[in-house]
Amino acid sequence: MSRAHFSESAAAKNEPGSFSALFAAEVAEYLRRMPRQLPSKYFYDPLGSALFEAICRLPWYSVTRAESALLAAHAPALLGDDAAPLTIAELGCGSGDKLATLIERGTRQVDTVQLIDVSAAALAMATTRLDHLPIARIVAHQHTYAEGLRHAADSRGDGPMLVLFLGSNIGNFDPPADACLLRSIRECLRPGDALLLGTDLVKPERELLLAYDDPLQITAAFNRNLLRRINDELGGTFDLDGFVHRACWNGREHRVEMHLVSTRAQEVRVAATDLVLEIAEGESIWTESSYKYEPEEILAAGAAAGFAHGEQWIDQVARFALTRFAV
Ligand code: AVI
Repeated sequence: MSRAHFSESAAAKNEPGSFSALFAAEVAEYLRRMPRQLPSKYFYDPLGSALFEAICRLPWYSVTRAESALLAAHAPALLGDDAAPLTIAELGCGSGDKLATLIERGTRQVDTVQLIDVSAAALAMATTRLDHLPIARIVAHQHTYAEGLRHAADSRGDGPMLVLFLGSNIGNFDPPADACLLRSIRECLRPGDALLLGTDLVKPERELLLAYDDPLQITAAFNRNLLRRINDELGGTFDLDGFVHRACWNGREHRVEMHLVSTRAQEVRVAATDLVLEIAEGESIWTESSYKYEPEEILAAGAAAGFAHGEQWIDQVARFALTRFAV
């Protein structure tokens, strides 16, 4: 019998109108806003995910390398020293590499892994990556973070659970959605459980701009791929050559913003939404915010969400923090 199990949402099952109807509705709603926007969660189709994997290998983007090194160096402490076998639930598991590193370098018995991701491809990749490890049960949930974690909590055993929310993915949530998400994670946990949160820290603007506007233009391709996806999946007429990638540091809000700036006045239609847009020369579509934090801000956010206390491991050169919040 297989030890891998799968649960999926209605949207993921491709039920009539589900995922693409939501995609179309959100694209229409966000493009009508002023300033125009697109939700960054739609970057991650198969091509977008491959481009993101490439970004993680860029010498100018240190998040993944710094976090993986911290996980490898401190795995036993990060997994906790309780003797009971552990359940690990990972929100946004991606390739499963970081989770595998943590389990391989740790000394704790992990009996169940719950993988939560909206991408079926990511869940399949992570399940394969974990295949050789001595884990009794792997459950894949094709859901959004909050929904997936509720499923994971419902099907957990009696032992403690560690939730991983890595890669500074929290940084792509604007306030107050970031605080709501932390609170909904906390509400799924019970005493003895913990959350391991990976966050990128504020660093010099020059470094941030190189990380989000790299000389190889991989991040630019990642950003413009969102327009290609809208063209292919929703019948959009975006001319990809008519938009340039721009990254800027908003020091007041502590976030890097990514935009697509129109190089000329142009009309864009999106068939699936009946949307007709007149976009002016120089007008931008804001596609992503990536918030950067100070270590004490992260501890305060955990306390506000109801966690008992937080312990931090910080890479001071790359400026990246792992915080383990106890319940
Ligand atoms: C997934 N997320 C945390 C990345 C970030 O750094 O905000 C996405 C990304 N955007 C551009 N480069 C990487």
